[in-house]
Order: sequence, then C-alpha cells, then structure tokens
Amino acid sequence: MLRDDIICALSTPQGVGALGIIRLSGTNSSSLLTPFFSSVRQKREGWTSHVAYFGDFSIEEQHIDEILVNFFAEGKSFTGEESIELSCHGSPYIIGRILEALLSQGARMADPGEYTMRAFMNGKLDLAQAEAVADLIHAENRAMHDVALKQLKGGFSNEITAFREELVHFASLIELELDFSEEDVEFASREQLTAMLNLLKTKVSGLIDSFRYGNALKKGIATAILGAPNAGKSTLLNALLGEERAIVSEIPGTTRDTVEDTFTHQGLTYRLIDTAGIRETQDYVEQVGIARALEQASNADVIFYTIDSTAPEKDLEQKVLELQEMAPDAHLLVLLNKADTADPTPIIHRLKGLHHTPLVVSAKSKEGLEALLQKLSELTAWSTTSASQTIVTNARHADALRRTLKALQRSLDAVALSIPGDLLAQDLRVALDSLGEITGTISTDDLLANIFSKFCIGK
Ligand SMILES: Nc1nc2c(ncn2[C@@H]2O[C@H](COP(=O)(O)OP(=O)(O)OP(=O)(O)O)[C@@H](O)[C@H]2O)c(=O)[nH]1
Ligand SMILES: [Mg+2]
Repeated sequence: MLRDDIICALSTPQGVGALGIIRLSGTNSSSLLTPFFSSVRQKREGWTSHVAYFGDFSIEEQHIDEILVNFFAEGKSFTGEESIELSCHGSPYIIGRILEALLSQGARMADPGEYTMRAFMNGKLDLAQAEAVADLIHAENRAMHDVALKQLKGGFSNEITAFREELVHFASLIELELDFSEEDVEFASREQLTAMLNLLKTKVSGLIDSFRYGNALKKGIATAILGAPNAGKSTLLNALLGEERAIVSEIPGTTRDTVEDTFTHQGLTYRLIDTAGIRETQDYVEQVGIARALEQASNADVIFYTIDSTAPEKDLEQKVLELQEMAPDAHLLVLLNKADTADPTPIIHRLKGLHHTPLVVSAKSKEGLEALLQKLSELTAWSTTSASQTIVTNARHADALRRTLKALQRSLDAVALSIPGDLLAQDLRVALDSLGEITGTISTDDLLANIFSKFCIGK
C-alpha cells in the first residue's frame, strides 16, 4: 500500500483564512519547490531539518505570495519521509495556484489520512496511535482529549504490547514442545501458564468493560429525562441547557417526540434527551412518543426519573423498580421536582425502602440543579479504582479485545482439560493475533484502507 511518490494537500480547512498550510511528503519533496521558491537563507545554507525559510513563491515570473517553508528531513518528520510544511496566505486562489504548481512538478494529491498512513507504514506510529490522531482532531471535550492524547503517546499500545509479550513467551515454549512431541516434555509450566492467562483475562476484561464508558464519552453520555406528563421534564432540559429548547406548558402531554441536545459539564459531554410523559393514552401519536421514551430509557447511560412533587404518581415505587429493570446498567437518579411549591418529605419517606436517595430540585427556580450536576459528574466520571486505567473508545479495539478474551478462555480450558499442545498453541496464536490487530502488528490492506479513509485529507 505504501507508494513512494510525493503527496501534497491543504492541511488547513477549505475557504478563506488568515493562513493556509500545504503539506508535501515523499523522497526529495523539497526539490519540487526549486522552480518556484526563492529564499535568501535557503540559497545560502541549503535545506536543514526543522528550519523555517521565508521567501517568495512565483510561477513563471508571476509573484504569487510570500511564504514560510518548514523543512523536515527524512527520518525526522511525522511521516518519516522528507516533508515540507508550506504556510501561505489563506486565499483559495493562492492555495489553488501553489497546489497546481506542485502537481505540475509530479506531486499527487494525498488521499484521506495518507500522511498518517505513511507514518504508520514507516514505523513512526502504530495503528492504535494513528487512530488516536483522528480522535485527537475530533475530540470535543476534555475527557476525549485526554484519552486520545494518552493513546497517541503510546499508553494503550504499551499495554497491548506487554500483553502480547507475556503470550509470546508461553506460545513459543508450547511450540517448542511440539517440536519434541516424541519425547513428551513440558517446557511451559501449566501452572504458570494458567496464572498468566487468568491475569491477562482480568486485564482484557477490564479494557472491554471500559468500552461502554469510552463509547459514551465519544458519543456523549446518553442522559434520558423520564417521568409522568407535567412532571417538569422539558423545564429541566431547558434549565440544564440554558436555553428554551423544548416547549413547556401546563397541559400534560405537551412533549410528543424526543428532544435532544448536548451540554458539557466538567469536561464530559452529555446527550440530554427529553421524552414524552409516560401514561395510559388512546392518542396514537402520544403512544408512539411514549414508546420512544421507553426506548431511550433502555439505551440510556443515565436516567433522570422526574417526579412532580405536587402530584406524585400513586405507584411511583413500582415505576422506579420497572425503570431499574428496563435499564439495569444505567445510573438512575430520582428527582423530586417542583420543590419550590411542594414539600417532598412524604415522597422521600415512600422511596426509603428502594435505596434511592432522591434529589430535591426545582427546574423552574433552578434550586438543587448544581447538586444534580455534581451527582451526575460523580456517577459518570471514570473511577480511578476501575480494573482498567485505560479507556477503550474505539469499537475496532473493543472487538479485537473480545476475540482475545474468547481465545484466552479457550486456552485456559485447553490447559485444564490437558488438551494436546497443538490445539493450545492454536488458541494462544488467535489471542496473539487479535491483540496484534490493535497495534497493527497484524493488519490487512482492507483494514488499513478502512481506517485511513475516515481521516481528513491533509492529515
Ligand atoms: N412550580 C414549579 N413548576 C414547574 C417546575 N417545573 C416545571 N413546572 C411547571 O410544570 C408544568 C409542566 O412543565 P413541563 O416542563 O412542560 O413538563 P413535562 O414533564 O415536560 O410535561 P410533558 O411534556 O407533558 O410530559 C409547566 O407549567 C411548568 O412551568 C418547577 O420546578 N416548579
Ligand atoms: Mg415536556
């Protein structure tokens, strides 16, 4: 897949801007500039890595722009190849002329993600790190930024590599045994192998568990507001978003469809979803709305079950239990709303047996909302006591880890049942390969094309 031609692309956004940055990468890419670039310093000193050269860009006597050229020597650049970063004024005309000139000298427009793919192919980054580049560009909150940066710096890759090293050690001993199969020798202690496999299983499971959180981080933590009609759900949505996003009225059944918007609090992005009030109804549209509300509940990471303290449901204990059953993995927060006009104490007593400490709020006067946000942060922050310090945010990695886990379990079963070494070796190999897919030790052209096609052009 690696081609040795010179690629170029605009790395800054299309359109008018203060500056535009054009990147070139490939052997001798600096030579493409020779017919167009005149810089006193460059003429005097030649090209030195990591030096910026100021000069004029001209096409056949026509002066196009004053530009700044950063030169990166082979082996010292992001891609590992000789590279140029050319800053010009951000006019689409200027950028168009410069790209045209470079193409006329034999450069080719880069494919999406091709710079990062070259960096991977040249061993500057592994695959998980390359994917982190895209995540870093798209990170919209502090948590995603932290995870992407850690992954880019190789934290996750080091963990995977350490897992593989443990496995390689035993896999090679088992394979050695196969070479001496006539002699019935055991190089790999089955006791140590079992201990190692169990430890690895715990670590891999921890990473898989972190994906539920990582996925929520990436997409926004799904926070569904549920409750009876008129409980104040839409008022709460508006209060948390700080805008009049949903219609509020004293008529029960105002919200018919789900209304969704995001907000960021303490570095995490939440997808807040207002839903139709749940009740028995003959109205078809309302029924569909309620079905959608329940669907949101079953997919939610967090549920705000909102109760109108002035008119609590008779069967609210039952409702809380039902919700818990419907979304066993979700964090359920019971909110006693309209505390500005009603005393919620009797409801607090009713809920005592359910081990749910409700939060007393008023969506209208905003009292208790700070405490609600605080509680939300506590529930959704990645606990430092979790099995894994690393958070998996990539579905491809989660899939490879699940396959690793299955292969580890099969290996453990094989050891426990004293199954012949060749079958055990095969399972260990599957675990090794699945882990290797994450960092790209094992990769196919299709996989790489799929990953890098999702990148921007110029990255
Ligand atoms: N006093 C008081 N009134 C509130 C509070 N929250 C909401 N209300 C009022 O309660 C009524 C219903 O509010 P909504 O936010 O539309 O209620 P909802 O739960 O979205 O209702 P549906 O969409 O019909 O399910 C409105 O008249 C609000 O002004 C509150 O904290 N205190
Ligand atoms: Mg509503």
